[in-house]
Amino acid sequence: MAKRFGMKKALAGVAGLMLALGAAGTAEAASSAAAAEYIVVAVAYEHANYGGESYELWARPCDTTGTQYINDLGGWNNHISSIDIRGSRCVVTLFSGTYAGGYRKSFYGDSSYVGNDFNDRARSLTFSKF
Ligand SMILES: [Ca+2]
Repeated sequence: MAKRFGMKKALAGVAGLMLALGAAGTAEAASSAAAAEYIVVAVAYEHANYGGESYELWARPCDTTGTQYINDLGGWNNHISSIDIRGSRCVVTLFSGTYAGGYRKSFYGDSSYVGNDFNDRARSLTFSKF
């Protein structure tokens, strides 16, 4: 089985993600019960060029779901430096504040660097269809 989380902080982040998306139970229960619905929409990385620790972002497919929120990246606040977008027709928007607050920046494809303006600044994010 592939390594799913880079570190314990990431597990807390995923629990938060499942909570934010309204799934019941623990991340373990959600991953088995909702395996058919949830996919890895994107992978966030600690460093530029997809380096360092990684954080899989599980959500429903962007092309069949409305905007989905991770309102607080928890242990991954102020960490994200690059993003690999896996979902189809998926735009990932990073926010400098929790609950989609503050400054925002959208990514429509893999980004080896989120830019000086957003490096280590994201505290929440959304997935939407484009
Ligand atoms: Ca970083």
